[in-house]
Amino acid sequence: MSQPVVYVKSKENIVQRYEGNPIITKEDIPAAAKGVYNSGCIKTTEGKYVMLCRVETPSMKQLIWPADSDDGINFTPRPEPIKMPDTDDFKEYTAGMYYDPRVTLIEGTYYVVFACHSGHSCRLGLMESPDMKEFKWKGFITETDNRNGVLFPEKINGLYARLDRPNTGDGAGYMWVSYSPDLIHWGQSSAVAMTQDEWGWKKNGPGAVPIKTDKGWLVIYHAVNVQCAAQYVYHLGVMLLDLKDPSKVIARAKAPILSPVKEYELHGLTYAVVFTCGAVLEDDGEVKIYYGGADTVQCLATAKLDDLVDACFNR
Ligand code: BMA
Repeated sequence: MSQPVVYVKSKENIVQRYEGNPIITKEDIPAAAKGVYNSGCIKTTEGKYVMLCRVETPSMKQLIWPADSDDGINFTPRPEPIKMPDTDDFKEYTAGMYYDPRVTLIEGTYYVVFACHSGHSCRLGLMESPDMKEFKWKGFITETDNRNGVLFPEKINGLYARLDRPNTGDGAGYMWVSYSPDLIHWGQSSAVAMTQDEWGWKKNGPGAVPIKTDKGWLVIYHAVNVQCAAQYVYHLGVMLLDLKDPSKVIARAKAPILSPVKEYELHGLTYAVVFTCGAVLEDDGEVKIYYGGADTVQCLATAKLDDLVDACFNR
């Protein structure tokens, strides 16, 4: 390790797990399922919460299944998942594997970015919705070997902006930012945040939609450390990116804000995973962090926005 580990007492327990976790399980879905996890979530302009559940079927295909809530805690899945296009192109590049949806409201329209997995590896797809009821497929927005795409909630310097996590040659994987005039064609890409010595050794991927603060864009992300027997452990962390140039990291917490310790985070279809695809900032400064536990159940935790920002500065 090239840098000393920094211990940050003040960050302990800034994230509180919801005592009723998990908030959605496979039993809640009106279809056979192996798990519900890594779901995106947004509070609509009407003040309702819509979760886009990642549902894994018994044949290990994935569905994106909307669920509604008035309080952001108790969700009712709709009768059907989102209908995906029945085209050769969509089937070729998804093979029934589309997952980890992140939903962003930009200028009155909802956009959903999600991973599309096939024999061509993973790329990102885009849907749009006027109301979180009807969803329209827009197309693939990356070439292969990219994942964890999430759109910023506003244009930056006149362009749409996206964080994602391309695979790097050594398999480490870290966050990049790209820009687009139309959400379909992307470029001006640059690296944002590399892996780190303390705990985010591998796979540093953006999680929830970035939250705008006066200190910068707050990004809740995931990263992996590796235990013996090559066991990956997924944690959540926070960092702040420059408001005008999000390739610049302003501050980054040196310890995770959430690590898998609960039974429902440790044991499931995958061992030891907490993984977020959505967070909602409430008017009182509370952030609801929606996260998947052990690739099996959907969970909720809360934190104060100010504490998350403070955590980035390790104070
Ligand atoms: C990542 C993604 C996530 C998953 C995580 C842990 O690569 O596929 O959907 O939660 O691995 O298995």
